[in-house]
Amino acid sequence: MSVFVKVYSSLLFITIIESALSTAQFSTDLLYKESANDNLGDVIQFLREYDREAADTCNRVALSEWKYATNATDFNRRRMKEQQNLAAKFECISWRRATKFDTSRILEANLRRQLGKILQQGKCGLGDEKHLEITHVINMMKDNYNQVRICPFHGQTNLHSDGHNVTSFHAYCDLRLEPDITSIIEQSRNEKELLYVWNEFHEKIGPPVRNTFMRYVDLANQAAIQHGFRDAGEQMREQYEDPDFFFTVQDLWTQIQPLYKQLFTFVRRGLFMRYGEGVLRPDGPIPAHILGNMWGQNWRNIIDLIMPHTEMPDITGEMMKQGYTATKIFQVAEEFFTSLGLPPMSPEFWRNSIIQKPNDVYTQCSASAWDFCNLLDFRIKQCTQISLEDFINSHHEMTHIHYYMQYTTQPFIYRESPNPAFHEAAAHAIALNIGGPVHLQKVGLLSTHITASNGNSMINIEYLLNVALDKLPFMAFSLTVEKWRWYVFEKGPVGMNARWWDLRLRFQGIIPPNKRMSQHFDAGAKYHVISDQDYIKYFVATILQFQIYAELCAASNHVGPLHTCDFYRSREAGRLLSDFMQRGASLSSSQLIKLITRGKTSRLSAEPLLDFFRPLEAWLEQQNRDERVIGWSSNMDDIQLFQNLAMGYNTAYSSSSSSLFISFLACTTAIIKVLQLHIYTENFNLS
Ligand code: X8Z
Ligand code: ZN
Repeated sequence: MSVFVKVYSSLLFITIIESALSTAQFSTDLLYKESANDNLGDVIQFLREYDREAADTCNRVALSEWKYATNATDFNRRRMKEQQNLAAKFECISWRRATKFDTSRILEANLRRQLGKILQQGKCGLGDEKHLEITHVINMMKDNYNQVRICPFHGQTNLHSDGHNVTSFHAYCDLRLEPDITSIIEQSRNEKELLYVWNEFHEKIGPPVRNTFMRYVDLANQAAIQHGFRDAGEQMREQYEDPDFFFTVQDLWTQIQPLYKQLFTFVRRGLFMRYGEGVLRPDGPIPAHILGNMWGQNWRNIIDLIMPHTEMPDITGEMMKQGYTATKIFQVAEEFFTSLGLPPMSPEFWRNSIIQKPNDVYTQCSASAWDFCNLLDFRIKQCTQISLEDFINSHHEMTHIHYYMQYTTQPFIYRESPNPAFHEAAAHAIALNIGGPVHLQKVGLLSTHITASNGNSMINIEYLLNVALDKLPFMAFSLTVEKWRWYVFEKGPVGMNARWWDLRLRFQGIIPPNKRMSQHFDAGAKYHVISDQDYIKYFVATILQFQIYAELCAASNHVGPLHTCDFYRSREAGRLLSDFMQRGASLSSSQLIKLITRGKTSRLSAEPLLDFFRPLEAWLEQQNRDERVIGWSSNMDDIQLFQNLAMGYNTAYSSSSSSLFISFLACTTAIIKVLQLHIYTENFNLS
C-alpha cells in the first residue's frame, strides 16, 4: 500500500496505488532512523517540497488512471503503469529522505504527525530489490485473479470426493468473475450449479498462487519490521491509531453477535425451506455457496428466499414513471447536499464526470469518486441505471466528492480521512439516510406515510431487514478476513486454509460446501487478500456510519426510532458534516470521533448500530421463537470438512505453528462431544 491517488471505488482491475495516508501512533519513536537531524527548518523545507511534489505526482497518476478506467486500451494501460511506477519511486525517495530526521526530537506535534505518515506507510524499507520483488509478487497474484475463467455448467455432477471438479472439455470456457460468475452466484437457485461454480472458482483462483502468497507474507513482514513493527498485521492495524485495536474490534463484534445470530437463524430457515436436508441442517452452519455472494459477505441477493412475500413498494418503477434520468439523479443528489448548506458541484465536476455508460469505448463501470489532487478537479464515474440502488449510489459517491472538497484547505498529506474507514463511513451514513423510507417519501418516491409511531410497520421491518442483510454478514466477513490475515502475518502461513475455515465457521457460521485440503487457498479467492489491501476498514466503517448517522440525526433534532430519521434540509446536520470533513487527517481518529459525537465519546461504539436495528431484532426474536438453536451448532462432519480430526490435530498445522491452536482444537472437540446441539461458541481467545 502506498502512494496517493484518492479514488473511492469499486475498481477491481486497475492497480490503484492506494492512498498513502496511513496514520500512526506518533508518540512512539520510529525504529528506522538513519541520522539524527532535528533541525526544524529542514523538516519544514522537506514537508513543503513533499507537499508540492506529492500533489503533482498524484495528479499525473490520477489522470492516467482515469484515462484507462474510461478507455481501457493497451496504450492507456502502459501510460498508467509508467505513472504508477514513477509514483512508487517518488514514494521511496521521500521515505528515505524522511528517515534522515529524528522524529523523537521534533517537538512540534503537527510536524511529527506529518513525518510519521510518510515514514510508517508502505514497504520502502525493504530496499529497492525486495521492493521490486514484492510489487512483482502482488502483480502476479492480481494477474492470476483477473485472468481466471471457468467453463459453463452443463448439469455435470462429476465431483471427486476430494472436492475437485472433473472439468470436461467445453468449447467456451470463458466465464469471468464479473459479470458471469457473480450473476450465477447471485441469481441461480440450482444448488448443483451453485456448487459447481463455487468450486470451479475456488479451484482456479487459490491453489496457483498459494506459494506466491507465502513469499508475499515473508516480504510484507520484512518490510513491516523495517518500518518499526513486529509484523505486517501490526503495520496494517497502526492506521487505526488504537493500541488495543485488536481487542476493540473483537469487543465490538461481541456486542453485535446476538443480533447477527438472530438474522442468521432467520436466513437459514428460508434456505432450509428452499434447499432442504441434503444441503444444510435446520440448526447447523450454512454452506458457503448458497448465500447469493461468492464470499457470503452480503446476503441481499437471497432476500426472495427468506422473504417471499414483500410489501416493499417498487421505487425503481416509480423513478421510471417520473421520468428520472442519470442527470436528474445527480441533480437530486446535489440538491440534497445544498439543502444541508454544502456547496454545489463545480462546473468542472459536471463537465468531466461520466455518469452514463459510453457506447463507443470500453469503460469500467464500477462507480467511483475521484480526487485529481489539484484542489479543483473532482469527478464521478458511474454507469448510472435508473434504479433505487443507483439513486443511493449517486449520493454515496457525491459524499466522497464533498469530503475531497472540504479538506482542500489541508496540506496534501492530510487530504484524507484519519483512517480509511471514515471516508466510507461518511458516504454510507448519507446513503442510509437516502435509502430510508422517510427520505424516499419526502422526495416523492414513496407514497406510504412513515411516522415515528408507525416505525414498526412491515415496510419498516423489510427496510431494516434489507439493510441488515447487507451490513451484518459483511461485518462478520470483514472480521474473518482480517483476523485470518493478522494470524498468518503473526504465526506464519502454516495451515492457512484450515485456519481460514475455522474463522469462517466461528464468526460467520459458514462451512465449505465440500472437503477442503491444505493445498487449497480459499482466502486467496478474496481480491483484497492477494492484492494487499486493508479490509478491516469495512468493519470499522460499518460501526462508524451508524455513529455518524445518529449524530447527524441528533443535530437535526430528530425524535423517534433512529431508522425514521431524515436530516434532509438540516443546516445543523450539514454544519457537523462539513466540520468533521474539513479536518481531513489532521486529527487522530479518536479526536475526530470526539468531534463528531460532540464530546460524548472518542471511541468506536456499537450502540447506534444496535439502536438502529432494535425494531428488527424484536421482530426476528419473534420469528425465531420456535427455533431450537439461535446461531449454529457444528458437529464433527462440519469440522472435518477442513480439519483432519481423526489424526488428533491437523497435520497441516506443524507443531511449531501454534500451541494456541492445539488448545483451540481441544476446546472445539470438547464442545462437539459434550454439547452436540449447542451453539458453536465463538469465545476462544486465540491470538
Ligand atoms: O472493494 C470494494 C469496492 C471498492 S471500495 C469494490 N468493496 C469491498 C468488496 O468488494 O469486498 C465494496 C464492498 C466491500
Ligand atoms: Zn464509497
